Amino acid sequence: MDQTGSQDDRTRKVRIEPYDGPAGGWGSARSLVEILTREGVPVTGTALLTKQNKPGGFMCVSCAWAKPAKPLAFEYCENGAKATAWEQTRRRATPDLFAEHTVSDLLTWSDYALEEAGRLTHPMRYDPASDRYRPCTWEEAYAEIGHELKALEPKSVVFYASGRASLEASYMWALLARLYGNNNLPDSSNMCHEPTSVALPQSIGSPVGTVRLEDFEETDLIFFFGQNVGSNSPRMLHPLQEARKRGVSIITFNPLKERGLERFTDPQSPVEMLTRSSTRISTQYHQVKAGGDLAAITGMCKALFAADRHARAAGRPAVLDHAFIAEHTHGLEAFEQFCDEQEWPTLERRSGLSRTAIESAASVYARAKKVIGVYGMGLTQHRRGTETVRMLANLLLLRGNIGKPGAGICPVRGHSNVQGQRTVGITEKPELAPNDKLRELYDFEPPQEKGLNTVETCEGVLDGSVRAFIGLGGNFLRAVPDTGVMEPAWRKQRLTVQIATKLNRSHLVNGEVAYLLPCLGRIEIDRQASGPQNVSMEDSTARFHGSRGMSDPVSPQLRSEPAIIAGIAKATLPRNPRIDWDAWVGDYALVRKAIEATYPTVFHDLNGRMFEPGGLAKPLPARERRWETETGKANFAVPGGIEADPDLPERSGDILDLITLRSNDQFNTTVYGYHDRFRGIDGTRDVLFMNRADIARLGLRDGGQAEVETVSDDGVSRRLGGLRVVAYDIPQGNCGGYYPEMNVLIPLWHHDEQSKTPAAKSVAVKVTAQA
Ligand SMILES: Nc1nc2c(c(=O)[nH]1)N[C@H]1C(S)=C(S)[C@@H](COP(=O)(O)OP(=O)(O)OC[C@H]3O[C@@H](n4cnc5c(=O)[nH]c(N)nc54)[C@H](O)[C@@H]3O)O[C@H]1N2
Ligand SMILES: Nc1nc2c(c(=O)[nH]1)N[C@H]1C(S)=C(S)[C@@H](COP(=O)(O)OP(=O)(O)OC[C@H]3O[C@@H](n4cnc5c(=O)[nH]c(N)nc54)[C@H](O)[C@@H]3O)O[C@H]1N2
Ligand SMILES: [Mo]
Repeated sequence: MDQTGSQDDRTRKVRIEPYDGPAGGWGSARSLVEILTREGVPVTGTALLTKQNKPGGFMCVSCAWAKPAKPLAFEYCENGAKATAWEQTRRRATPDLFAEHTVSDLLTWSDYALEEAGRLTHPMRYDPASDRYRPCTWEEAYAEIGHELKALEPKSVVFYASGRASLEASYMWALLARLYGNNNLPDSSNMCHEPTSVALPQSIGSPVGTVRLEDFEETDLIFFFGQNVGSNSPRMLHPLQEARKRGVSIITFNPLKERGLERFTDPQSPVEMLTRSSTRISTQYHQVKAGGDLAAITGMCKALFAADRHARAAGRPAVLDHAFIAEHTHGLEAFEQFCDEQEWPTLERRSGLSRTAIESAASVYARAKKVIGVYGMGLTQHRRGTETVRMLANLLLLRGNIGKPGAGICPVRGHSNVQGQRTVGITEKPELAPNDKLRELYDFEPPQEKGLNTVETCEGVLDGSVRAFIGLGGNFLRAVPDTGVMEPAWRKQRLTVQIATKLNRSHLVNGEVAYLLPCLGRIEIDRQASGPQNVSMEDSTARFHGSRGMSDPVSPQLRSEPAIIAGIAKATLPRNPRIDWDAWVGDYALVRKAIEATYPTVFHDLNGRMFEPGGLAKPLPARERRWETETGKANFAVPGGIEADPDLPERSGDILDLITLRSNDQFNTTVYGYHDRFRGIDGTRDVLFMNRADIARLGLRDGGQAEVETVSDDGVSRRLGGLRVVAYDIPQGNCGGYYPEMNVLIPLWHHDEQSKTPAAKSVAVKVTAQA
């Protein structure tokens, strides 16, 4: 699979120089004005932004971070505002664009250029004869999709959801799939926090984090594992800055020195902006090797066990919380033995950190009373992602840091409603579906067979067992691994349907019958029979929020996601007297009532309380130290090993570990621009970050061209050339490049053992110089 960088890359001026400013600050203000101007959203018209993330306003379409009860005057960040501008752009991808360009032609465009064509305006059907999308009516689309789905074997159809759709749309989506006859409900979460959804139920009996916003006001230590707050959840910098001002320690583990984890200037503080002052964020910064966290946290636990035995033998207070452990946990002895057996030299080699560094983090932890463990993709996207998340839970359990104020585990979710989608039934696992309730409410037998997750969907497309893919948002074919292998196989499907706001590459690789259906975005007013509708979502801290559209739809042809789902459902399914799809579309409050009836212990008065400041709290039993696990306790876990990649434990010689990264100028596969300010990259995304010593050792040159090739023995050649080598502060043996460009290099089978999340943060590669 030979590929080169983005096509339109050659024409831009490339500038690469270290950035020494803080996160936030003037750089953020400048970057924002730039994008508002380009998308034709007048800076004076940014009144819209003042409604963002406010009770009664609309919830940001960017990240899932908590929305405070007392919001700031501007409760949005540089990247949230960019996401708003991106959706509210004046640009339109009308039928004229598709008349002018064949699909093959559009396939040569970059991700940036495709989305920059603007908002989709008309439903369209792909015409293979002319290789063009042609406008069609909604009725034609529903009728043909329904006809195709009725002819297909239910097991061969996949219903993908990217994490942006509301609770209402997601509930209807999951119900559609189950009524149709399968649990094939993969979700962007399968590429993201699935290790969390597998690890935390085993460890603490909760599929989600236990931390709420108020815990940041009480904590005295925050760990940050593999989460890039400055780019990916910038609003979280405010509570972090407040915490730092109170003297809270922040200990970061990240291979890269990420600016948001180093320094922050609050762009909303005139004083900080004028005096150019900034707050130092991390008090300790450990540049762990890719996949080295499992060893690093094991090392901390080992140090804590040793210190505890030592202290008790000397008659000093214990280091571990023995009362908590005795009352609330299970499996300590086996875990202690595992830690004792690990040798320091191995832990040092696997983590890339010295014993002294690991012990210094452990000693701050041993003194802290209330500790929060924050983490992101740096922990989850590994071969042992689930085991690493469990190891972080082990560390917190040792000192009773789950289920008390100011403490807890805090996975930072990605898409704005990805956590909520799971809450209302989007899951491929039948045991997690509310089947008894579905049976009772809708009088049908829900499918019992396990459905396909993201990796299994790709496997099914490759082996021909998946015949149709219906996508509720997202850019599946660009976000998955092995894009070079997947694209040709994808075309063998009978039916592909994409429900989307903007054009992307997944819309251009089509099955025999293909539709592109444009939908309203969350910021737009959604008018239905009973008037303008509200929708709801769940943030990373398990609070539900209402969201109200504020601007006029970009095209009269657009339909809402619930309306499109209902349209497909009515054309596909036999009539069910218990479900009135039209009534649901006419009034989303009825969908919320159905959600409450299906999940009576989770939702109480969602309709009445969804606009409550700070959001409606979902019950979190683990927060109250009620452990819904098989043992009835919180469980310590012993991993199967501590090497990052059991397939290839040693990355010796010329093999490097590739980390795929997001820039500050993208939202997943949506590329806003080519300026990764914090990393000093401007004008290109075709770069490879490398340690200077590796550059010299491998005969490369800073600024020179390189090709990356994946190390594997499956007979598939995976290469990406035309990359510019950038000398960077990254551990020796690691290199980094941007997602999704690098996805061609990730083998489909290179995924977390337990959750099947692609291991996008540690891919064994070789790098060679190109002329
Ligand atoms: N602006 C913007 N916001 C976003 C997104 C976006 O693309 N753009 N995406 C959204 C989504 S869907 C998600 S899931 C989140 C993602 O947000 P994050 O969880 O922050 O994900 P990444 O940016 O992929 O990588 C996180 C960090 O992990 C570090 N890292 C890599 N490998 C390792 C490792 O082995 N160990 C450790 N400790 N660290 C490592 C990287 O250097 C990087 O700083 O953000 C959401 N918010
Ligand atoms: N190598 C590598 N691969 C990765 C990752 C990585 O770190 N490294 N991260 C993974 C992660 S964490 C995730 S979450 C996935 C992301 O995978 P996806 O969620 O599938 O991808 P996105 O790029 O978020 O999808 C963007 C598209 O969504 C559509 N869209 C936007 N808003 C709406 C809306 O309101 N409704 C509808 N219907 N459509 C809308 C637009 O058409 C836009 O082009 O990628 C994963 N892939
Ligand atoms: Mo994500």
